[in-house]
Formats: sequence, structure tokens, C-alpha cells
Amino acid sequence: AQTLKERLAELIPAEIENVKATRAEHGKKSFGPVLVDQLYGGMRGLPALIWDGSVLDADEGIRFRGKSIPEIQQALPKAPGGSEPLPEGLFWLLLTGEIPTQEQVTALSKDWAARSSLPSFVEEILDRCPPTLHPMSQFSLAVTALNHDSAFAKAYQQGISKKEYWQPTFEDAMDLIAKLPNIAGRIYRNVYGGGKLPAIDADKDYSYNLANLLGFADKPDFVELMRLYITIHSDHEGGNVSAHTGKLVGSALSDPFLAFGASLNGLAGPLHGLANQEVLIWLRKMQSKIGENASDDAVREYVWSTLKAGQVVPGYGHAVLRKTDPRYMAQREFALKHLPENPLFKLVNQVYNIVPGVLLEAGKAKNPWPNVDAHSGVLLTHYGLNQMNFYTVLFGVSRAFGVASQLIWDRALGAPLERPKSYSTEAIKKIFKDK
Ligand code: FAM
Repeated sequence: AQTLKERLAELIPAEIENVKATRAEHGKKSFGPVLVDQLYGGMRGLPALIWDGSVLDADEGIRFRGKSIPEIQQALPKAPGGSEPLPEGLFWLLLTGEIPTQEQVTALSKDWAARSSLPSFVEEILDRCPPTLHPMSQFSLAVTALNHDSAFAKAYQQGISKKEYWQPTFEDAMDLIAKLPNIAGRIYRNVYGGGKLPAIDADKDYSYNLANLLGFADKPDFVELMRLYITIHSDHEGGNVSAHTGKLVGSALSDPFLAFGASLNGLAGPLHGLANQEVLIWLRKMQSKIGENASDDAVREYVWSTLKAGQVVPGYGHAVLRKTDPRYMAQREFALKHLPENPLFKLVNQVYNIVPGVLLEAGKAKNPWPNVDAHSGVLLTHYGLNQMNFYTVLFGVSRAFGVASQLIWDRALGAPLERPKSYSTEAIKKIFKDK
């Protein structure tokens, strides 16, 4: 069967022409006014990036190469006996826009298994981290250190031609994704215990090996959860903090390890990927305050107390979405199927029935509905992975699929250094004085 790199090599020339023709026809057209508020307000809605892998519609949610999450779940190959999509297939789709065959995803699983071992010095870096160092900081250290063996960095030093940039970028991206289960597993066992890491099984898929390194492969439903989890957290168009950071750093021709290390530092923010940890901490704090089977009124009261304390309700709201995140709904479907009686799932449902009303009444949040993070922790906890400070590491393993895909295409299309213009408030006042 044709390999991913071979298929990609066939697709790139046509896409280069497609971009060239699109720029020739539309390049000089205006996208409309930029408001001064957008310079102060985090560029909300500012048309600024190109990325074909996924697009986020405020009312519909994410589409990966045009396919919704239910369509992905239906179309992508599954593991033998499994019903969740294989992330190997998602990566193939993000890169090519095509659905791979079962043989092609199996070949990817084997290729990643072959690339999965860590340099011993990276293992030592992780082993030396104090357990009090947040798992996301440990994750970022290890990924940045993989720059040591970057094919792109080496090729660049040897004088590679621009036209070839995508090839060593592809190799680094494959090595990066392949090494994440060993990094995540090592951090998990160093911080929370669990002893020696098992070997990667080349006859098993990526998610099985990740589950095994965490010590949960004996739970088939957890392995299925990993397949769904990695698929839905992988990409969320180009402008979110982790995807945009990766693109920006990669635009300086920093290799995929340096670029993704930067992405992870953004993902570690409480308003972004760390929210999945914050949601569980918030739920547990609420339970310790108002009990396990609190009334709706008591929950509502607690939500108001969070807002009155000047804090955000984690897992709710979104910079783009204006409806319930389909990534939340996919996790809800999984919970209804596998853990309908779980008390924490019932609490998540109760919170879902209460928080949007409160946020609407408070009148500040533009999107009162839950995002992906409102649901992920309850699923992980159900299977015994209840160490909340580790949750964002799993988000990071998944987000590598989206960031790596974008880096390959950016290099293939010759995306230039990103360099927007900044202004001082003094300049703004002068420019707009009489306007
Ligand atoms: N709880 C309380 N206040 C909220 C809120 C929430 N869930 N969501 C938004 N607001 C506030 C926001 O802080 C801002 O208040 P100020 O004017 O005082 O600064 C106001 O409502 C308007 O904000 P917005 O335009 O509606 O949202 P933003 O686009 O600025 O921010 C989020 C989007 C996601 C950062 C924001 O909704 C938030 O802080 N949510 C809670 C944290 C969270 O769940 N993040 C994870 C997001 C997820 F998609 C991910 O990246 N993994």
C-alpha cells in the first residue's frame, strides 16, 4: 500500500499551484476593516492565517478536512473489534484530505512504533524532574530536547533547498508523534508511580501503546477512549493558542520539536488546554463545599460564587464557538454508552443544565456553552486516571497531530516568516485623532 509520504509527495505540487492561482486571482482583495479593538482584544475574528486541515464554524463546531466529528467517527478505520476512529487515520486525513485504508493505518502504527524510543539523555532529563514540576513543563522540556536529533535542523545546516523543506519536516513530525507515548508514559510513572515502562508493541495501534505506557491497557474501553480522545483533541483550526504558536515558531524555520515545545507552553495555559485539569479541580472543590448530591440551587449558587470571586467557570465559553462544542457531545455519547451511572458524569450533566443560564444572566461571556474540557476529565477519572495535573499532557499528545500536520504543509507551501505589525497607543491616538 502507498505510504503517507508517497501520497503527500503526489499532492503537494497540485496544492502549490492551487495556492498560486488563488493568490493570483484574489491576492490583492481586501478582507474588510480591521477594528482598533482587535489590536487590543486578542485579534478575535481577525482573518490572518491559512490552514486547510480543519476549519471551525462558530455554530457548527470543528470540521476536519470538511468532515464533522460524527462523520469522522463513521468514516475513519477502527481497530479490530473497536468502534472509535484510529488517530492514525485522522493524521492521514489532516495531511491528505483522504480517508486511508486499514492497511495504510496499520503501516502508520508500525512506523510510529519503530520511531518511538527516546534518546537516553531525554529519559534522564525526565527522571531528574522533581514530581512537583508540572507534567506540562516536563513534557515541554522533553520535546524541546528532541531537537538534538532533528532531521530538519541537520538538513538546514547542510544547506537544504527550500523546495525540499517539507521532507525532513515530515520525518521530524513522524518522530515527534511516535515519541510522545514514551514521554507521556515516563512522566506519568515518574510522578504518580507505576514502575518500569513496558515496551511498545509494534503489532498494536498508537492508542493501545499510549494506554499501555500509562498502565491502563487492561481496560479495553480506556483504549477506545484514547482513540476517541486523540482524534477529537488533535486540531481546532489554525488560530487557537497551541496551533498558532506552532505555526508562528515554525515560520522562523525552527524545527517541529522546537515549534511543538512552544505549542505545549501555550497549551499549558488555564484558558487553553489546562482547562481540562481546572474543570476537575473546580468540580471537586464544589463537591467538597456543597456535597456529592447537591441540589440545582446549591450548584447554581456555587457557580455564582465562582463568578463573584472574579474567576472563570472552567470548561465553558470559547473564543470562536457560539454553541455546545461537538467535542463535548462526542464525549457525552461515549459516557452515555460506557458510564451512564457514573456520579461525576451525573454532576457534569447537572452543571451543563445550570452554567449556561448563569453565564447568560451574568451577561459577559459571549459563549455560555461547554467546550471540550468540560467533559474530558470525567471520562479519564472513570477508568482510574484521576491525576488531574496530567490531563493536559494527554491533550498535548493529541494536539501534536494537528500542529505537526500544519508544519509539514507550511513548509511544503513555503509559508514565510510570520511578522504582523504592532502599534503603540500613542500612535493609535495620533492616527485616529480626527477620524
Ligand atoms: N466563566 C467566566 N467568565 C467568562 C467565561 C467563563 N467560562 N468565558 C468568558 N468569560 C468572560 C471573559 O473572561 C471576559 O470577561 P472580561 O471582559 O472581564 O475579561 C468576558 O466573558 C468576554 O469574554 P469572551 O469574549 O466571551 O471570551 P474570550 O474569547 O475572551 O475567551 C475563553 C474564551 C475560552 C478563554 C473563555 O471562555 C474562558 O476563559 N473560558 C474558561 C476557560 C476554558 O474553559 N478554556 C478552555 C477553552 C477550550 F476551548 C480550550 O482551548 N481547550
